[in-house]
Amino acid sequence: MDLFADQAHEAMPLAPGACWLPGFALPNMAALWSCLQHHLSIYPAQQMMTPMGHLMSVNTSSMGTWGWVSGPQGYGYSAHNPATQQPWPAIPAVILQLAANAAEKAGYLKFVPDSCLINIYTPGSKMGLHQDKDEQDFSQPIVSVSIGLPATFLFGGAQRGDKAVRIPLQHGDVVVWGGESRRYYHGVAAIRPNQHPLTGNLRINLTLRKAK
Ligand code: MD3
Ligand code: FE
Repeated sequence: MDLFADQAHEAMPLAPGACWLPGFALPNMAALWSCLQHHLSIYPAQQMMTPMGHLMSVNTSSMGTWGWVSGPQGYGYSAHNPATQQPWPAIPAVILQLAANAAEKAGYLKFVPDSCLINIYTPGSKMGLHQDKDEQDFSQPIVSVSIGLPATFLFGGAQRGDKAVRIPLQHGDVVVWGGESRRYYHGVAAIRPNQHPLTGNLRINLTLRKAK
């Protein structure tokens, strides 16, 4: 019997500057989920259009000074929700603290994100290989928190053609992406239909970034 199966274990280096913290957010999951349900009732997830005119299979909402948006003008950050022209709400303290603690554990001190992208996946939703390059300062890490259904995360290298490794991300896992890995290609394989006790048929990923 594995007495530690449901607990956080050690930090796992994935690439230069990237650190997987399995189960790191498990103690915060109930608080996170109640924050998110409240947030999504007021700022419903939207299906953004890529600049190429395709609907994304992942739905999104945002918190923080800068929300990530996509449309015919391109990808980028906006202080306003395109659906309502209203500013996004502040990132709740529980999320800011979790992000700072995870970043610190990975060696990045005083991480203060100004953007929290909420990606909502239903079975079949996926995200193709891409780089995150809409942010100003690439010396700042990105912290991601996985909630609900598991996902196979595809993690490549600095070139699109570099071989991607598959990382099984579970509910409560946190990954900190900094240093060289900050520019690496990454994506998410199609979510498999399943049920999670907290989120039902959803996978939610929080992506915390310093955008500006
Ligand atoms: C690796 N989201 O929104 S977050 C995205 O699970 C995005 O929803 C994924 O990629 C998701 O752009 C993954 C993890 C992530 C974020 C930024 C990275 C991984 C990264 C930057 C460099 C390398
Ligand atoms: Fe990304």
